[in-house]
Amino acid sequence: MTSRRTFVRFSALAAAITILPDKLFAKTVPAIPLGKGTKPIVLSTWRFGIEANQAAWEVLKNGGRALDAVEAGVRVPEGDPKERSVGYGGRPDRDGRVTLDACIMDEFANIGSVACLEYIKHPISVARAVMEKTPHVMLVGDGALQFALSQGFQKENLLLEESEKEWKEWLKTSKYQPIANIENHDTIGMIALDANGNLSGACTTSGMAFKMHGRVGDSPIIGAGLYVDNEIGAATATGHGEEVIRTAGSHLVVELMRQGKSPKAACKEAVDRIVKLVERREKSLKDIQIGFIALNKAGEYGAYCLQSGFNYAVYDQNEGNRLIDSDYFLK
Ligand code: SD4
Repeated sequence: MTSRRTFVRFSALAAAITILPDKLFAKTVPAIPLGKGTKPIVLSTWRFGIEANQAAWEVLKNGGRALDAVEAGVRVPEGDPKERSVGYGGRPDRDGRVTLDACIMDEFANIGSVACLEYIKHPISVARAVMEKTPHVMLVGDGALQFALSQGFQKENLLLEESEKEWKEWLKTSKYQPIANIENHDTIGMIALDANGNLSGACTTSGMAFKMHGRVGDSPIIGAGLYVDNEIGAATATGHGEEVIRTAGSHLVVELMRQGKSPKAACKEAVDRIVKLVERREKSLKDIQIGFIALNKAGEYGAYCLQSGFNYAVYDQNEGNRLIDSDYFLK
């Protein structure tokens, strides 16, 4: 490891000689700071991440693959009718249709995604089937539904009573005004590092409540709602998808970790970037929420969000399964 003295000497040298061979830095500055990370480890967005992590941990603790863990994990809120922003029971769009978005990415950079998928309870498993059984990476709308049915997924009604009631209430004003942290922000994004040191991620949502029919957010877009680079780390996002897409948010977080930033610092810089672009467009920050969680190859993790109220769940063998409040920008 580079001692402080060596570092000071190098700094002086760097100041004196403006051009140094890249190799010199490559030897002295590791791409990923080796911290107190651990593996296996799984993290996921929001409070329902606790239950989701539990299912993922069943896979990870037995030496299973991160890919299987993240799929099993996010299927929990997807299948839960009480969770009103993911899968079954999710809030509909403004036409009363529940349309789901999901994507998945593994350690080989295999990817699969579905967007605006109706009638299928577990879009994440359809996304995985797209990844494994088609030459494509993304299917949308009717095509995604046809494919799901061809793979044996069951067609069922996803609009349950509570969500329908809320939608009918909403129709009275028909104003699309997402409220930060309350009705819309419960995408589950999950990222995991398995015992073999491999990373994968999954992200799934019913998207913003009362959106226009056909609207797709960041969650099924690789690079926006989710990104995994098995050499570096993984990141996933929740919140206003339009802002995350604008910055290719999750890819940005992974690239910032590649430059040596800690997971939290990388998430923070991505949020800072979003803040700048919101301000540049003279929009108000206070109605927007964005949250990123990130995990690096060493098993270190972190998160950052725009405003208070975002939390995430982490499960590892040292500290078990816990919910952590994310640090935030708007203090
Ligand atoms: C979207 N990012 O569709 C999703 C919404 C979300 O927690 O994250 N909800 O824009």
